[in-house]
Amino acid sequence: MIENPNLLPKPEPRPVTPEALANEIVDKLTYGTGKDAKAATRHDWLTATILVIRDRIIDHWMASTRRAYAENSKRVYYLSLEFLIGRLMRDAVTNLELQGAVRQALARLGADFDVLAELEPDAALGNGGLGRLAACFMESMASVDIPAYGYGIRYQNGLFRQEISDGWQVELPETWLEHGNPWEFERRESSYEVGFGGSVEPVGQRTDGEMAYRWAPAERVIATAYDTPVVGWRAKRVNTLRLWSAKPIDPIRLARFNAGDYTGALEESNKAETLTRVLYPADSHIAGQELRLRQEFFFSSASLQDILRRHVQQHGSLRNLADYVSIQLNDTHPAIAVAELLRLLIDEHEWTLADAWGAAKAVFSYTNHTLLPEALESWPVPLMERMLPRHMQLVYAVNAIELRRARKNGMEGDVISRLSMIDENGERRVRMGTLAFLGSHSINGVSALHTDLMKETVFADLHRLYPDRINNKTNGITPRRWLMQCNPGLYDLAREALGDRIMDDAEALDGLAKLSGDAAFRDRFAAVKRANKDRLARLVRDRVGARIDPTALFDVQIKRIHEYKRQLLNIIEAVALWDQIRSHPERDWVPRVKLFGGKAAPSYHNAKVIIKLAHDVARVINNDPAIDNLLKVVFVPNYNVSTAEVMVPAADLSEQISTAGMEASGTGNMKLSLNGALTIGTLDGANVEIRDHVGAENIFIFGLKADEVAQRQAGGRDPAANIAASPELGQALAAIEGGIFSPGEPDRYADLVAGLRAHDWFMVTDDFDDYCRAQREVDRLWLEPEAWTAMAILNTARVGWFSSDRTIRQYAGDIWNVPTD
Ligand code: B1N
Repeated sequence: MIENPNLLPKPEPRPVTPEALANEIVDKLTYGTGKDAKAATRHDWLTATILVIRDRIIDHWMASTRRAYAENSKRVYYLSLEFLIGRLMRDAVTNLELQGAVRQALARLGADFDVLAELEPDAALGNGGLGRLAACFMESMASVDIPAYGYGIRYQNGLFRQEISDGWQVELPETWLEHGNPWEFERRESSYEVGFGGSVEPVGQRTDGEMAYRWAPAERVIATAYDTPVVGWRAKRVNTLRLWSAKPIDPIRLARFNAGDYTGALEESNKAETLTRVLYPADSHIAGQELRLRQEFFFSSASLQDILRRHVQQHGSLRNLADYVSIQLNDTHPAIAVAELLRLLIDEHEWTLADAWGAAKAVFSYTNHTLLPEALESWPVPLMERMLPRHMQLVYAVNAIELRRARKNGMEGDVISRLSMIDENGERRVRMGTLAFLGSHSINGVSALHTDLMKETVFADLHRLYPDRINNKTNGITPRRWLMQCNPGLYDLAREALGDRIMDDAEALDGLAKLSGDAAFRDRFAAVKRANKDRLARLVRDRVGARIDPTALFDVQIKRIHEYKRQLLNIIEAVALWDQIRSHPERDWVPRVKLFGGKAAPSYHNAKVIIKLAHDVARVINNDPAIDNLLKVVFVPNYNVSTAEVMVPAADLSEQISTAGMEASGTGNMKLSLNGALTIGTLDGANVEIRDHVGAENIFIFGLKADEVAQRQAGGRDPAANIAASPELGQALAAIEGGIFSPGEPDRYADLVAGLRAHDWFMVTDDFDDYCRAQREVDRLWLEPEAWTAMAILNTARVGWFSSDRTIRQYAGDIWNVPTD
């Protein structure tokens, strides 16, 4: 548009002194939000502050984008249906290293940074670990200087807000955009059409003699981009999170409107907007709704069109796509992108099937996050044929290539049908994991154990066909958010001891190990923990009205409510402990507060009953004078990223007690140990590697191992025998099913307990006694506070390896082939 941009005046980089920041905040309030200081609400002040911070980000953002072009860098694209980013202001300010300046600027204006920060809504565009991992990865990719884009959906309603009514979970809509979103930029120029349904027609011969086809969708919507900057540590680079929103092509059908059909006139509009209205609220469970597949295709197609457009604009041709583009599929949710790339290359750019399939494998890589059968995506063939007829043809075509190859490799019969992208058992379905696997050059698991199990179970046949493709990338967490920002007391202590490189290289925290033997340092470490516990105690008082004693052991289980995560094991142990304290009040019991936080999928009945049980048990135990406040149970409602930022630094004990073999990795386990909580856990997911790093003597491991779980599952289970062999367990179960905790409805937990007696899929009864044994070991250590604190320090010191910077460097080197700083 402008003929010579070089002739334009250059914008000045923004000043960063407290004085300049303060002036500008007032300026933004006036000219950015159109409010004068007298009329401004607290949210206006927050918005003005964010806009001032955003200006500083933009300077780095543009520089990063220019550098990627100038250096012809390969770009990484992270496709994810979920980004659980939480609040952004503190993150941006710390990574820009403007904490002090912004704080002082607000102080000059009579405002408090922490108070304003609390007003920012959580961007909860994810369910749990998978979405939070995507957010940590975005921050780490910027921090290690990888040019990267995150692609996802701009849900109008993120994960529901959880309220507790009479102990039951109630879901309320999350309206994070209510006050506008000052972080995002709408990019109307980056809009693409996405089609659904319709038919496929042959449109004659191509120059290479092959038949050409064109998809004529029956329905089309517009995907419009909204960009949010992601600031890397020390503002090394700023990347883009690009979220798509669906808009109608024709917002209003005038003919219908004029005919008086006002509903019909808006039908298309409503249908488009429904697409990006709400996040599916189930974690590790696939609902199989048509709308979900539409969401998956919608954002995959828009992202690919955007990626190809950018590539062609810069490189002129698609032939070298794989040299400049790497696309990571976050689970199978964007797996349909594989078929969409085929369609775009073949139908729009006249590529051959063989070339397009080769390009897909070169460009895509896929991360698997779960082996649970209920979370493995497959879509009914008739639904796919109706919604995406051309993609279905292409899936059949590449499936034939792969199955021919398998036969050449000597595979036949059952193996072939297990390798197929089409599941022919019963209703025919497309296996999205197989499509993602075969359309990628790398398939990774998220912990060492999980990756081994992938090779042995779900992907055993595919692994035999392509033995070099499965690799491990153990998850990580960003130490900026999960230490520096959420636990400034501990961060300051570590920085004072080790210098400020600890956020550049979290493994440098190892230097704290020698200080675990220093009594003065232990005292300071313990004082920080105590202050964090005071803060959590205040949150509990404000949110649930309960008083908890900050000198008690804070025993924390925070994660989605899921039977395999076994909150039930923890609650039953609470009941058994209560029984024991009442029976033996003379013993040296350790005062303990068991804290729970987590949401249940709205349609997950047992998970909701477990939440109710936690409340029922809490009511009885917390009000029993016979146990003299030795045990308290607290359920913290509406657990989210911001709540985690308060609970993680305050925990003494971290509950990581899933049935071995079922938790792919876990990342809460890493956050809690980094903040000096000791872990009680099974040898599941990344717990195995946490034990290797902190040392077996600094963690409480119990329970069956993954291979033992598999053996017992194969060789017949006998939960009744387990219960008969454990009087404590027997009594606790009898109390729960007998209505001790639900006197108004004595059989409220009859089904839950009957499930344990009958099959106990998650092996609560198998692990119960060993769990209690480990808990009493925890008690013994707690009675030696110096030894406890030393062990806590060793945990913080030795889990720096679980930084997502390390994880991302491994992806960059082994999968994406891109340089890092
Ligand atoms: O992904 C996390 C892991 O740390 C956890 O162990 C794992 O459970 C989690 C379908 C999922 N796996 N699968 C999901 C989420 C939403 C959905 O609709 C599946 N989440 C995980 C990060 O690797």
